[in-house]
Amino acid sequence: MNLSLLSSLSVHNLAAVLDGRQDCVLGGSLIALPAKVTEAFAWPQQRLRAALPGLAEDSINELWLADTPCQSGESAGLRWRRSASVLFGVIELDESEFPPREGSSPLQDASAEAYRRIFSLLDSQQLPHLWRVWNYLAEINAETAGLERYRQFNIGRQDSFLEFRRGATGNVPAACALGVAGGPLSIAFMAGAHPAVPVENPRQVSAYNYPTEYGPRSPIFSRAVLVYPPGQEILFISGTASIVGHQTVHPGDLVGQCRESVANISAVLDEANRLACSAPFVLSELSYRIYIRHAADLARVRDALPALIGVEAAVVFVQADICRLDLLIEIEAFASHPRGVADGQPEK
Ligand code: 3EB
Repeated sequence: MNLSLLSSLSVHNLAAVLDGRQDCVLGGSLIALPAKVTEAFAWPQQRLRAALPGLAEDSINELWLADTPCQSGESAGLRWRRSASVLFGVIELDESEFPPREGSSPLQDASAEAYRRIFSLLDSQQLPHLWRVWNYLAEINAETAGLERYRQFNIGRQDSFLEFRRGATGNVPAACALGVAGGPLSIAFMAGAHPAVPVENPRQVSAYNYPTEYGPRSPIFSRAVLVYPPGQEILFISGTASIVGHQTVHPGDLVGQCRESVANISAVLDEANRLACSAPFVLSELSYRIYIRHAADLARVRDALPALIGVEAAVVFVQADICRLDLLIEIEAFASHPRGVADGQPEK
């Protein structure tokens, strides 16, 4: 197996967990409030400035591991590592370095520039296919100069997709976009030699087709992607919320939003399974990251979940702001299946 996720690690015993495999780490994410972030890492590491409600640890680490030693590089705010067929990178840009200008905002410009640098890197590394993007920004729901910051981000993101002739519909990466407790615009991304297979949700309007009531430019992401490192079939499910069609449902109803989000993930799984070539993906095998707007809601989410996704599912809870003010929860997920000649499954 080529690519694996080591989840819910303590930063204090990484060396023991890695057991000499440091060279094979593609990168990772560290979830911790700013004051708790002190470690330096030898790989691109997304620092998610967020609290972990309900955990004894004050920070946790997740690592992406390849099965061969990686090459790395660094340029202008961007760090990356790659194996032969997969690249993981993190770019952090400080909005204050983008002077205000007519017709734009510092966040819009920083977002466009971040994606430009990502696309340039992927082109030069000849791993052009963007699979999965994790977007985090401060004050995501705040309005500046008459436009919500999430909407400013969406303009910059779409501009770069169009500028690099990548298309803003159809074959676009899985993603999430959340508000965190300050810091720079932070974008982590995974890309590969092979194209991702996008998966949409028949219960939802594709995000890239959202009407303009959600902002002047649509968000660019697919509901999920299937990707194919050698010998593997991986499913990345984007941040998924209580949205049916394009509208928020169950406003103010936490458990209702929880159920609807899982119903959406279930519908995405059904779609993915129509396209998948390994065994069917099921809710109980997924690794989840669940973003909760209000940490005080954790207990009720925890109570509702087992009946929805199964008792054995792996879950990390993160306090973060969801990109619509009426959304209380957003859920993303990951799973990996082996795929190979032994299963009678052709390489894609
Ligand atoms: C939604 O379905 C909820 O802007 O990259 C989910 C996943 C959401 C990704 C993004 C936004 C993004 O519209 C929000």
